[in-house]
Amino acid sequence: MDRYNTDDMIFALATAPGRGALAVFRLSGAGCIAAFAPCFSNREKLLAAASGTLVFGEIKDIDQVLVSVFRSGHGYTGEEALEISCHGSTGSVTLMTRLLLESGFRQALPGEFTLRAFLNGRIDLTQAEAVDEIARSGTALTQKQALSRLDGAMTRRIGADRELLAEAMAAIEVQLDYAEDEIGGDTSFPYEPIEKCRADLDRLAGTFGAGRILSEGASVVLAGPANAGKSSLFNLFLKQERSIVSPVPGTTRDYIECLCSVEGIPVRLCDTAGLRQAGEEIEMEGIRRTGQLMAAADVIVYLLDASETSGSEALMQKERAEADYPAVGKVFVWNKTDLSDTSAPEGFIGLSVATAEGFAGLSHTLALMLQAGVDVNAQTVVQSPRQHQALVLCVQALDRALEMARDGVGLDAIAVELKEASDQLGFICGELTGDDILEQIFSRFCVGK
Ligand SMILES: Nc1nc2c(ncn2[C@@H]2O[C@H](COP(=O)(O)OP(=O)(O)OP(=O)(O)O)[C@@H](O)[C@H]2O)c(=O)[nH]1
Ligand SMILES: [Mg+2]
Repeated sequence: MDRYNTDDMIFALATAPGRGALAVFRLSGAGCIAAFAPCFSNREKLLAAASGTLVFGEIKDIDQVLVSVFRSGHGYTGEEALEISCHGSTGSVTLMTRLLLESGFRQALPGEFTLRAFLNGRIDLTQAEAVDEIARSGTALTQKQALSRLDGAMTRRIGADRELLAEAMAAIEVQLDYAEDEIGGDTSFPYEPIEKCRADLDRLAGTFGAGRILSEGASVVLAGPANAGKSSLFNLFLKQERSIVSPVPGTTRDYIECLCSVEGIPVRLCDTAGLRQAGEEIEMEGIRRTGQLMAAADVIVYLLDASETSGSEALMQKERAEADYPAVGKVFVWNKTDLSDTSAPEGFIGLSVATAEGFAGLSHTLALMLQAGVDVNAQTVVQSPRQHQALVLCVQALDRALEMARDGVGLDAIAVELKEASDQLGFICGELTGDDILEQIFSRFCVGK
């Protein structure tokens, strides 16, 4: 890893930049306590402090600070480390940064603390990735999932499969090393553990769709004829006047995307140009883009204006949307019920954005649809594309091994496939991960992590 030198002392501001009650600096690396002590008023106490203790003191002309002490073998990175809490002013942070640079510390690169924790064996790679996922989690649900992976849930989840695979490989190894009459015991091919392992890992790989929704947010597109109330509903979801609303049909042209949470599920909500035949060139381009967004969405929320649309017209539009976007989830909404006496046609949810009547029901229906793709109770969900790819390659290698066994191919060739499968599982936890890949993973983190 060219960028990450692991021998020197590093520091970073671990809290978000800007004004706040506190700013926390993280320092790590052998010798960092002795390097920091000369500028600290309570020097002797700091030098003698045990791991996990706090020392209060002053940094002359800069700030009063509270220092948490971690001796080598303890703390986040497993190296000698300090966390310094100072006041969260720009002045404090600037002066502290200058002081630490002058004291022999280097500014940490993105993810460098977590990389050191991984290299020092404090966490495995799935836990390191969970640190980043927690930092990015936007809702309670994503936080809960990432937290379970931080606790090592992914490694435990594949642990049983690794054992099954090791068992099968050992059985084959014995058959390769000894003649049949020397073994004495069972010499049949270990189909059962391999098939069991394959099925379980395939199931785990299948949770990646849900993992994608949790990490990126589900794509929900508000669509429908001009003036149906899409932008009004968009603003109601976001609880802010984000999109322009007006009685003029064709108000929205460029689509607008915002992140929001629908009953805890992260959603990328998109307001789009209303669908209509009329309109000039720019609006037509907006409408063309709406079509693209609808085709790529997880769910389309299709709105109609109840005061302008007949029941039969509504059903026709519903049928057309069903036919045009067969693979996409759809919720049909009968909006502006406050202006109309016609009850919602079959398959439509009644809503008045103006009075918010029906909004809770719509949110709930949407959440249920998204949850069908996201098993919120699933113990472990694969969120990292890297882990997903390794699982897929592992399952493919197991498939090849099973097929070869059925075709009567020699055990030595099968052993190669099983080794490949086992390596892919090792790769998930970081045991067999090359430096270039580590660099790729950690460089995505934020500084201070
Ligand atoms: N009475 C009533 N008016 C509504 C309701 N929802 C939207 N409106 C009004 O309908 C008009 C159009 O609303 P928009 O949200 O701009 O509609 P849109 O679908 O985004 O329209 P385009 O961007 O032109 O496609 C505005 O005057 C809104 O105030 C509703 O539930 N009840
Ligand atoms: Mg609009």
